[in-house]
Amino acid sequence: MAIFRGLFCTDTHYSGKRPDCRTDEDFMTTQKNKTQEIFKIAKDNKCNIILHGGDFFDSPDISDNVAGEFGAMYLTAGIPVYVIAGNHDLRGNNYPTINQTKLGLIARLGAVKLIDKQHPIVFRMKDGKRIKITASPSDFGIDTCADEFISKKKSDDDFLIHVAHGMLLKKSPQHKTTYVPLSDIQDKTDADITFVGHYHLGFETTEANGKYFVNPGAVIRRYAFFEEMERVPEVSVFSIDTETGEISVKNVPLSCAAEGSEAISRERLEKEIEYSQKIEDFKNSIIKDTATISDNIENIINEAAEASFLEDDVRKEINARIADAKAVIDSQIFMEE
Ligand SMILES: [Mn+2]
Repeated sequence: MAIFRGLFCTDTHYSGKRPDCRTDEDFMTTQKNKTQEIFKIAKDNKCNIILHGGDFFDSPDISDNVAGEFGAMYLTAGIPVYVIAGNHDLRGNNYPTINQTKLGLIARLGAVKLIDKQHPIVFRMKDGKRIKITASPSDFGIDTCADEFISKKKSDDDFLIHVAHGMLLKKSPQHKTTYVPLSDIQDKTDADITFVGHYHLGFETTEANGKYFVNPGAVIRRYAFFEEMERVPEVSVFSIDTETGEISVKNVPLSCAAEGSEAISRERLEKEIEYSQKIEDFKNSIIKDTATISDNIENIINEAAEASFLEDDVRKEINARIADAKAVIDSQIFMEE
């Protein structure tokens, strides 16, 4: 019996700065606890590898402290970790910048291994079967390029896994963003399992003609949307029986993850919504009030008075002064002639 096992997780966005909506007293500890649990799930499930779908760090310039802390954790994970770069890991979402980033740095120091288009990895099982893992890291234009989510088997590839960081989604009118619909690639790819990161909410694992399409969602919730608050962060555990060809994929929730309502506060988001509503109301009030006002100064005064901005005697005084000013202006024009 020869079974290849792995764990897929994505979008950890490791950072020293707690996202505005989160309530953690110590965000570094939250991130470390999640990472330790991921390593434990991988060990408990006898995984041969951990695959990371990108946005490992929140920025290509993440602090040396954060890069050091998580680099050291992954170095001692006890299981080889393969990572593809996400848009947050790169400069300008440009893959050739990888060696100038903190993810590139910790990879060169051996904490993780990078997979990219030029460097797929191949595992040879005891029964002689080959399992290949290909990758499409984030790069400019990936969210509209179906080919980035398609991988083709070569004649000696018995099993193929493809990992990508980009907007692959099930077709839905609710998505207002640019994306590649799953239906555009599912019959074209040869990959037995396609893992994607980038869309933090993830989607339900889909099986089509024996091929699996998987996005368990971001490991760490960073936004105060209701969908994000209601979601339990998950990772995917998968296995390929190279003898029978049987493939299994299941999502495992992280037990250390706090309830959404505990980990995330909507207070700031609600304040922002309230604030932008006030600005909107103010804008509308200007448009509404000015719509009926003419460009004649006396009319503006009279209309403002009617809208009870002005006391009647104030209105009379203003009109009297405008009449005086006009008389002066008129006499000046007359004198110049
Ligand atoms: Mn991300």
